[in-house]
Amino acid sequence: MKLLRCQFYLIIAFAIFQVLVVTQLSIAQNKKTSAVSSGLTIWDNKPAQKWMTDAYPMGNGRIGGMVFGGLKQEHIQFNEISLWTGDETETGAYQAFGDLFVDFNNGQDTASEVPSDYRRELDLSKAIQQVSYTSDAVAYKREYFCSFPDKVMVLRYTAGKKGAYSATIQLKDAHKAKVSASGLTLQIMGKLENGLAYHATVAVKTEGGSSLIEPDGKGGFQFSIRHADAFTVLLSAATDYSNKRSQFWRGAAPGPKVKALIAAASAKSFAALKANHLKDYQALFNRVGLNLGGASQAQRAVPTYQRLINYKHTPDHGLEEILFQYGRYLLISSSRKGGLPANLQGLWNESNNPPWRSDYHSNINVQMNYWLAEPTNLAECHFPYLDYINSMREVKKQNTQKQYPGVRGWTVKTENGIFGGESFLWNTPGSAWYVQDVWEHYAFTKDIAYLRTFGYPLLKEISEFWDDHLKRRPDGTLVAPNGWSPEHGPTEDGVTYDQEIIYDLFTNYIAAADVLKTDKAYRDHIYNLRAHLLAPKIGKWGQLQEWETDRDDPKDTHRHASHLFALHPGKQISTIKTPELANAAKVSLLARGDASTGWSMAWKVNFWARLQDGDHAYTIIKNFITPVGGLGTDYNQGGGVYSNLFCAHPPFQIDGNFGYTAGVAEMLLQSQTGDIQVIPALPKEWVSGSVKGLRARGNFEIVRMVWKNGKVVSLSIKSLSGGACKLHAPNALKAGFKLKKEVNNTGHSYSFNTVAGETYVFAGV
Ligand code: FUC
Repeated sequence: MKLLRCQFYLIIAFAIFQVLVVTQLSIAQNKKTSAVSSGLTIWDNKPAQKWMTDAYPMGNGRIGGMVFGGLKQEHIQFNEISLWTGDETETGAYQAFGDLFVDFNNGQDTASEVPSDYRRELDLSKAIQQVSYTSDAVAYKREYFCSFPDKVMVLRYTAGKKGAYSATIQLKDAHKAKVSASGLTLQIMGKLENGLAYHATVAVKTEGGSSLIEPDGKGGFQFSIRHADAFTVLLSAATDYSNKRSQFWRGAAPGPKVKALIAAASAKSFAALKANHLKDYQALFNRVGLNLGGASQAQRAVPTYQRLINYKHTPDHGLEEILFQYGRYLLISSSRKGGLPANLQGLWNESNNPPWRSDYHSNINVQMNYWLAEPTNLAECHFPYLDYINSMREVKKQNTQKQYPGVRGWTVKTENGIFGGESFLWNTPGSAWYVQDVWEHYAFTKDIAYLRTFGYPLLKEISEFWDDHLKRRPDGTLVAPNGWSPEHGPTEDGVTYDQEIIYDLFTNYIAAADVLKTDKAYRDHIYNLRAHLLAPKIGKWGQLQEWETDRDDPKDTHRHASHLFALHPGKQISTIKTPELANAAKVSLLARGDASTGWSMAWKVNFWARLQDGDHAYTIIKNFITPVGGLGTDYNQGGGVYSNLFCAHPPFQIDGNFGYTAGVAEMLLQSQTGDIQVIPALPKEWVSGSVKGLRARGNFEIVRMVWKNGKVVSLSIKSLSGGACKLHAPNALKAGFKLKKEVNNTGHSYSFNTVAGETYVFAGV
C-alpha cells in the first residue's frame, strides 16, 4: 500500500514565522471568553443538526459552504455556483458539489455531551464563522471563511495545547466521481451528464505533528493528521462553465485553475488570507450601518433560535437589524462579479434534486434577490444578475422565435437554468422585469458608459419584443395577449401584471433614450405605445383589478400579488402621484392578508413601505420573523425564518431574506418617484434610530441620517455625480430644519443643485 508523505513544508522562513505568530495569537484569543462578539452575530450553543434549518452559510460568490460545527465530526457541505445539469433545451438543476468531513480523534470525541462553553457563531461584520469549546481542559477553536480575493474556503483549527489534534479529513463527491490524491492534495475530478467538467482540490497545512495522505479503505484517499498543534484546510472548486454561448457555454478546464488557486493560497499565511478576506468583505459590508434601537446585553446573550422565539413577546430591534444585514451578507457571499446570480437558494444547496431546481425563477424570485443590491450600496453584487441577463440574449431569442415567430427581441419561461434551457409556462413579461434591473443600475449609479454600451441595447430589444407582441384593439388600446397573473386566474389578454411591467419597461426605455439622446424616432414610437397601454383599473370593491374583467375575489389570499407590481418594484403607482390607484392597491393588499410564504411577506413589507404605512409594514415584519421548525414544505402553513435565519418559504428560499432587507431599506428611504423621501414608512416601534450608507437614485448616498421621536434630526447627503437633488419630506424633518448650503426651501420640499463629491448637510436651527 502506497503512503504519500504529505507534510506541508513552508518554503519561506518568513511564512513559518507568520504562521507561528498567528497560532499563538489564536490560542491567546481562545483563552478569552468567546462570548464577546459584535452585535451582528448569529450563534448557537450546539452543533447544527439539519442542513436547512441549523447550519450556517458562507460563500465568496462562487464557492460556498454550510457549516455544522459538530464535535466528533465537523461537516461542511459545499457548492460551486456553476455546477448545473441541463443545456439549451432542458432547464436542468443546480447541483450539490460535495462534503468535507473532519473526524476528530482526540479528547473531544469522548465528550458525550455538548460542552457548556460550546459556541458556534457567524459574525456578519466579518463574514467569519467560529466554533469554540473546551474538552478535557483543552480549549479548541475553529475559524472559517470563504475568500473572494483568494478564491478559497479557509478552515483553521487551533487548540490551547500542543499536539492536541489528531483527525482524518475526507472529501466526498455528490455525484459519481472518486476522490484521488494528487501530490499533497486530495481532489475530485468529475463530469456531469451534460459534459460539464468539475474539479475540487483540498490541501492541509499542519503545524507540529504530522499529516499524510492515506487510503480511506473504500478505494479513495483521506488526510490523516497526528498530534498537530494547529492545522489549516484550504478548499477550492470550479467547473468549466462559461457564460458565453459562442463557446457553447464552456471555458477553461477547471483542474489547472483550481490547483493554481490552492498553490497560491498555500503559499500565504492564515493571517494574510484572513486579512485579504476582511479587507475585501468589509469594503462592501461596512458601507451600510443600521441602528433601529439595538438589543440588550441579555438579548445578545441568548442563542439566535431562542431569540427568535422570544421575539414573539419581547421587542428585539437588534434581531431586526441582524436580519437586515444578513440579507447583505448573503448577497455578498453569493453574488460577486464574474459569477452567476444568486439562485433560489443563493448558492447553498445540498441536493441534486432541489426544490424548484434551485433555479432562476423569472416571475418574482430572481428579481427579488436583487432588490436590495443598489439601495443597500452593493451595486457591484448586482453584476452577476445583469451579466446573466446579457448572457441569455442569443439563446432566448432563438427559443422565443419558436414560440412567437417573427418577433424581435426575446422573453423567457418561468423556470430558467444557466445554459438557456427553460421550463414551465411562458412568462411573457419576464424579460421586461429582468431589464428593470438593467435600468435601475443606471438610475442609482448614473454610469452613462454602462447605459450606452450595456443597458440601452437590452432595454431596446425587450421593448422591440413588446412592440411586436402587443395586440392592438379596434379602439387603439394595447394589450399583452394571453397573459397569466402568477400563478392563478385565467389565461387572457390585458392581465394587469403584464400591462404594468410593459409600462415600466417603456418608461425606462424612454428615459434611457433621453439620457443618451439617441433613437429619437423609436423613442417617440415607444412613447406613443405606452400612451395606449390598457391602464390599471379600480374594481367594484375598490381594489386594484388583477384582470381587465372585474372578477377579483376579496377572499383570495394567494401568495402572488403581482398586479401590485406598479406600486413595487414599479413606479407607475405612488401615494404622491396617483393617490387613488395607491389606495386601490391598499384595498387589494388588505384583502390578500398579512401572513403568507416567506418571499410573499417580504414583498408585502415593500408594498406597505411604498404605501408609506410603516406600522403595517412592521406588522408584516413581525409575521416574517416567525420561527419555522422542521423540514416541511407545506407552505400553506405559512413562512418565516429558520434558526439559521434562512427564510422559510417553506422550504428554504433565499428571496425572502433579500426581500426583507430591501423592504427595511424602503421603509427608511425612497427615491422611485424622482424625489428623495426620508423615513417615508417609519413604524412607531422604530421611533428613534440612525442609518448610514443607503443609496438613492441619482447617485446620492445618505452619508448619515439620525431620527428621534419620529423626526429626522440630522441628515447628510453626498452627491456622487452632481445634478439636481430633490428632497421631499413632509412631516419627516424636524421643524426648523435647514440645509447648510444654498437651498430653495418650500415648506418641507427642498430642491437644490449639487456638485459631484460634495456632501449636503441638513441640521436643526
Ligand atoms: C413560484 C412561486 C412559488 C415558489 C417558486 C420558486 O412558483 O409561486 O411560491 O416561490 O416560484
